[in-house]
Amino acid sequence: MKGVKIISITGPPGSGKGTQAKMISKKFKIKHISAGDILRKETKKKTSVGKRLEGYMDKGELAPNKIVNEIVLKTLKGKKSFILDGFPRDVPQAKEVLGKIKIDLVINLNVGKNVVVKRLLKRAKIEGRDDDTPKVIRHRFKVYNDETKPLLNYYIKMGYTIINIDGNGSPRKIFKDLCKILKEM
Ligand code: B4P
Repeated sequence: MKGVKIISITGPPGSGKGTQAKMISKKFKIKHISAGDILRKETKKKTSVGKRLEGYMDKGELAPNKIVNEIVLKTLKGKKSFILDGFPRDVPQAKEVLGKIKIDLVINLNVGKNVVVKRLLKRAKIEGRDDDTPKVIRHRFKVYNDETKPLLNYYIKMGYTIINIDGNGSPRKIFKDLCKILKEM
């Protein structure tokens, strides 16, 4: 992975972005920057910004770009190599962010709706996240199709390198497939 310093991982909710990003971060010794985790941390602080974010996240909506970009870009200051998990999340967000950071590689996890719903309902029992209810999961999937998926065509149009990975297998199998490609880069 010599020429690759900044990666962005994308895919539907529950596609395993966080799961794979953590494994990549450990193996290739790059920082894991999860937009979702950063935003959830902010909501826990119960600041006015945190309360505003909560209103979007609990409903499965994307949080406003102005707030997300500011918080995430602040976290990136001084860091040289990292994997962005779920960031950028839509085309307007990308248009602003890609002028400020140079993403070398995009990883796209392909997983069907039925699989992600099952995974997220299982996570709901373990973690109890407010956005892992059947109604909100369905909405998050719609938001993904309407707002995040168009990012892929944008990346293609802008000439970015994209790895498309089948995200239906076990985390270990997906990671193995990813590593095979990443090691050659
Ligand atoms: P995220 O935090 O990105 O949540 P996610 O889409 O559910 O996560 P992910 O795909 O990482 O799933 P994971 O690996 O955990 O976003 C949450 C919310 O934050 C959004 O709805 C939005 O409101 C807001 N937000 C985030 N980024 C934003 C941005 N840039 N702009 C605006 N708003 C933003 O996997 C899910 C579950 O499946 C886990 O339990 C895991 O153990 C399991 N799993 C993973 N891979 C598996 C596999 N291969 N097989 C079986 N189970 C698997």
